[in-house]
Amino acid sequence: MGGSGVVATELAMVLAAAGDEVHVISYAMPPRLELVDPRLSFHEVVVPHYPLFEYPPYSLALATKMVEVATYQKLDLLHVHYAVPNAVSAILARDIVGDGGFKVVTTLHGTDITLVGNDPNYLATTRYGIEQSDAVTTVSQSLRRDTVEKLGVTRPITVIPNFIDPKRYEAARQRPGARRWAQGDEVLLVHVSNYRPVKRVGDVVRIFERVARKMDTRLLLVGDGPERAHIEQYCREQGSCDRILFAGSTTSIEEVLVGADLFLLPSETESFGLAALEAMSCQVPVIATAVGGLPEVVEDGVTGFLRSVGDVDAMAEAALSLLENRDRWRQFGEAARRHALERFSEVAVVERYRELYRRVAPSA
Ligand code: GMT
Repeated sequence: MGGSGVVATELAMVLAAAGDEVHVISYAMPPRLELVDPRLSFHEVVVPHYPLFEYPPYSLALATKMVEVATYQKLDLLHVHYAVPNAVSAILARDIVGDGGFKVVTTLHGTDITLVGNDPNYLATTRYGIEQSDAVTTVSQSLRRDTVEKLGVTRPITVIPNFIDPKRYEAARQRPGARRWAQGDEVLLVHVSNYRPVKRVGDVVRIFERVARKMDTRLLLVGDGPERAHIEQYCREQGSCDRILFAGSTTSIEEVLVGADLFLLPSETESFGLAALEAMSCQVPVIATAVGGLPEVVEDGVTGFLRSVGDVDAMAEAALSLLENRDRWRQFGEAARRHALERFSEVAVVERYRELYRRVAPSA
């Protein structure tokens, strides 16, 4: 469901469209996966529930599914997204299949290192999954540094950033997009997240409140997750529910981004910030925190503004500096789109994954 699932799904679809045979393995059908190519198929990991097991062993069911698919579909490699449990299950599956089997490429996305990975309960297995993979990638330089510093990993790690499909965003530009949620010319701020504490959605609301004191403004919150109920309750208590709109989750992300005035991402930590890149592809400047990989995506003072975590006053001020100067706002939007297309276009980034696959599994 999260950014890692989006990246894995879109990569699978691009590879299949270009002629590779791709099998997607997951516990549920990824929302963005479209099975419209005979070279692309989906395998669900089913975890049997026996009264004997208080905790059904998902990681073993996953490894078993990997063995089955790899053996019968003759896979050359398994590209796993997220270290725990996926990389660890893949390594177990590789050992079970034995010599002449498949290679394991692991992509680290962020919370698997910054939150889960350095939790002592998972540290040793996270490190094992990384060290034993045949190749490892991270989605930003920042995440590579974190992996080395927090986990003490010494093996080579390749940085391959996340990507966007320019066609998808080009087509959306002709449609009303996020303006469907706005009335007239009012300012529309958008935030997309899984409402985990790391996203600091409370800060999104506080930035909105500061902007709304100066201009007629609406906030569109997209996604779902654990903190949503608290935010909804807060809006009810403040009587601001008519100005703060909860759209829920959508797979057509461009439909809630095109036409927005600003995208807000005041996260505590963010290894890349795929949602910010998607907003930039829609010509929407980003107001975010200067953490993790965000400075590698958003250029401070050019495609948006980056401020310290929790500094909602500074983020609101940065937002107003664009909203009160429409020429400047337009320049930022155009620079954001240009930057997204030039640096993070699907064709170039996916080719880097292909090169890595060829290096790891030359006979494929
Ligand atoms: O954003 C999330 O909390 C979901 C998480 C995930 O693993 O799916 O996202 C991480 O991976 C994304 C795709 O690479 C990145 O764009 C996000 O920045 C990263 N999230 C964090 O680091 C908090």
